[in-house]
Amino acid sequence: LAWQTRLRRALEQGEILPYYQGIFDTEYGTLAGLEVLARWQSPTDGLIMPGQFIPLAEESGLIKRLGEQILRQACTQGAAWLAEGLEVGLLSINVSAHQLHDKGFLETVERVLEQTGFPAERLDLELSEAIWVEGRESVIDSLTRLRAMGIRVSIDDFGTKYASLAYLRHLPVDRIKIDKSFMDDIPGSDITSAIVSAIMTMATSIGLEVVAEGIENQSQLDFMNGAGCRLIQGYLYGRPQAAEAVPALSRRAD
Ligand code: G
Ligand code: G
Ligand code: MN
Ligand code: NA
Repeated sequence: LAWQTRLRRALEQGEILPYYQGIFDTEYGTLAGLEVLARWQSPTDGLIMPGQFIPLAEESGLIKRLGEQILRQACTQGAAWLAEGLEVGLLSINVSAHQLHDKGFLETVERVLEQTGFPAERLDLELSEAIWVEGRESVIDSLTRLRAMGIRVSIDDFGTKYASLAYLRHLPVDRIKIDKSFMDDIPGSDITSAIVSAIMTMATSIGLEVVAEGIENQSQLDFMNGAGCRLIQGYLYGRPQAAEAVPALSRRAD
């Protein structure tokens, strides 16, 4: 079968599932949130990673349905965890440019929150830094409206597209996620370490939260904590896992 047909069927069969990776607050030792990452559980090919199907979904327009399904599944799960009294913090959902630029996106998010009962204040939308390249005005307008609903907005892959930090001041966002590529050079490279420290100082001074992504070892953790970053995500704390693994993650952090 052509991949488009396969992906469409996979969506119909419920084979695209949310996995969850913890974002930890290392100051309080708590689970601050979960990043939601799509996985294709194929009965014939096993677990397929998003790098192999998200770009295809974007090209074909299927990302709209995929995104709504992931959002709905994650919010349903998040509401169930809340009802059980399980503290998992924010749910961070990846949103691609195609989705944000779609006319119906805001209504879809509003409808899913209403139907699942998941609080808007606990939803965080991650947008890649690349989104600012085109359609700046309409992006700002959409984000402003999402934030007026109580939803939080993060800039994902921060530092990969722009050398300047000045533009951040004008954007309606709550947090940045420093890209993993910076962590790969820490603490070995003095230049990267200086850039990351500068990002921390600047972001903190304008009131933005910062998450460090891709933390794999203790020296990276120590460096980021030393630079004032306490929200940490990475294999050092755990890989993305199925929903069943989340309660243990939340309890361990307590
Ligand atoms: O999970 P992995 O670790 O391999 O993710 C690879 C990429 O796929 C990431 O850049 C992530 O932003 C993207 N991605 C994962 N899940 C989703 C999703 O549900 N929607 C969108 N738009 N992108 C996703
Ligand atoms: O949306 P974004 O591009 O930020 O997606 C995060 C990606 O990074 C996912 O593919 C996730 O599986 C991956 N990831 C998360 N933590 C680590 C880590 O510590 N090391 C590596 N190599 N990848 C990570
Ligand atoms: Mn992300
Ligand atoms: Na990223």
